[in-house]
Amino acid sequence: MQKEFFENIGKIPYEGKNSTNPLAFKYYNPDEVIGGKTMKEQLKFALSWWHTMGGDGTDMFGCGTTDKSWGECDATKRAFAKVDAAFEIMDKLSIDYFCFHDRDLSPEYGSLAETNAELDKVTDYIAEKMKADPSKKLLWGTAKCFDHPRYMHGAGTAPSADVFAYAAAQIKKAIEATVKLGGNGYVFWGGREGYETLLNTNMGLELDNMARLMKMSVDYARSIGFTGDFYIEPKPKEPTKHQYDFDTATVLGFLRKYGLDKDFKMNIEANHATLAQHTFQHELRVARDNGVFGSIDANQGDTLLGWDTDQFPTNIYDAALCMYEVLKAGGFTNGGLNFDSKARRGSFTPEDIFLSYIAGMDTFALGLRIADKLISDGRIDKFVDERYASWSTGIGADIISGKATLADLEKYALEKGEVTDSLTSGRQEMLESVLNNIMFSL
Ligand code: XLS
Ligand code: CA
Ligand code: CA
Repeated sequence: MQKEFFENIGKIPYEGKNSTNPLAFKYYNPDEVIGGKTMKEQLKFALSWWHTMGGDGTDMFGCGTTDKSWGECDATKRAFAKVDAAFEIMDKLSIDYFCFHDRDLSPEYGSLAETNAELDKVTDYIAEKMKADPSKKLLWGTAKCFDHPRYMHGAGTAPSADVFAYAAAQIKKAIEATVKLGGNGYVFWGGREGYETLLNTNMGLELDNMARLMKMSVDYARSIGFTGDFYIEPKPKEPTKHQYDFDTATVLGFLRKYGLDKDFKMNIEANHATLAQHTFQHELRVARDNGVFGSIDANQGDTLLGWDTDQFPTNIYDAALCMYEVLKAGGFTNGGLNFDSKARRGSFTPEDIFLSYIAGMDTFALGLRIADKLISDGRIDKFVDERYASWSTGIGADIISGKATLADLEKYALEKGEVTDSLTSGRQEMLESVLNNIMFSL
C-alpha cells in the first residue's frame, strides 16, 4: 500500500465562485470548455519540483520553516519519497505536468558517474509511475548548473574550459532524462551565466561559448529523438548583476546571432519580467510577435521589492492579460504553465502547499475566463484594429506592400499638409474600464 502523505486532504473539487471552502477550486473546473478547449488543456498546469518538493523556506536570514524531508532522513530514500509525494499532490490538485532540475530529483553524490547512476534510478521510478498513470507528463526538464561551487563563475560561460565540459556533461544527462520521460521541453535558464564586472570578464567569448553549449545540446538532443522545444528563460539580474539573458528582446538577438532561433522559444517568467522593468504581458507579446512564445513560469514578484520572490500568482489583472496573449498566440503547444512559485516562508504547513496552488490555479483559471470573454466581447480588439485602420488602404497599404519610397512619402506629405488631425484619442482610461467591466461581469 502506497503511503499517503496528505491524509487529511482529498481530491480538490471544483465548487464554483460562491464556495467558501478553502480546499476547493472556485474558478478552475478542469473539464469545462473555455475558448474551444477544456480548462485543463488551455492551462496545462505544472508542478515545479524544486519549490514544491524541495523548498523548505530557507532564506538568507534563516533556515527552513517547513519539513520537506518526506519522512526520510537519507537523501537517496528521500528522492523516491519525493516522487510519491509529488504524484499525490498532482493527483489531488488535478495537475498533469511537472518540471524539474536534475538535482531536484536526485542530489549530487561523490562522482559524476555515481550521480548519474542514482539519477537514472529515480527517473526509472518516475517512468514507472507515469506508465501506471499516463495522465502525468513532463512539461520540461533542465540542469541545475548554478548551485554547486564549481559553477561560481558560470557554467556555459565559465572562464574555465573544464567547468564548461562538466556543465556539458551534466546537461547531456539532463537531456537524456527529459527524453526518457517524454518531455516536450528543455529549459536553459541563465543560472550564473552573466557577470559582476568587466574588469575580469571576456564577455564576447562567454557569449560565444554559451551559444556553443546550446548548439551542442540541440545537436545531441535531436540525435536521440527529442522533437520538443528548447526554451531560454530570460531574467535580467540575480544571481549575477548582469544576466546575459536579460529579457526576451535581448535573447532574440542572441538566438538570431548564433543561428539558434529555429530550435529555441521562450519560457517567460512573470517575476523575471518585473525585474526587467517590463510587464508580464510585454514579455509575452514580444515572444508572440516574434514566433517564439513557448511556455510560462507563473508566479509574481512584489513591485516594492527588487528581487525574485517567486510568489504564487494572485493578481487577476496580470493573469487575464497573460491568458489573453496565450489565447492570441493560439494556445500552448509544447509549453504549459509551470508554477515556479513558492509558498511564503511563514506559510509552513502541509496544507499551505494545496492552498497556495489552489490560489495560483484559480487565479489563472479566472484569468482564462476573462481573457476568453475579452476576445469574444471584441471591444478592445476592435478599438485596436480601428486605431490602425489607415494601414489597410491608401498610403498606409502602399508603405506596407513596399510600393511607397521615401520620395513618394515626401511628395505625399507635401501635398497633404499638417497631419495632426489624422489622430484620434488613445482612450486608455476607457479601455481600462472596459477591462474592469469584463472582469467584474464574470
Ligand atoms: C530562477 C529560475 C529557475 C528556472 C529553472 O530564477 O526561475 O528556477 O525556472 O532553472
Ligand atoms: Ca523560472
Ligand atoms: Ca524566478
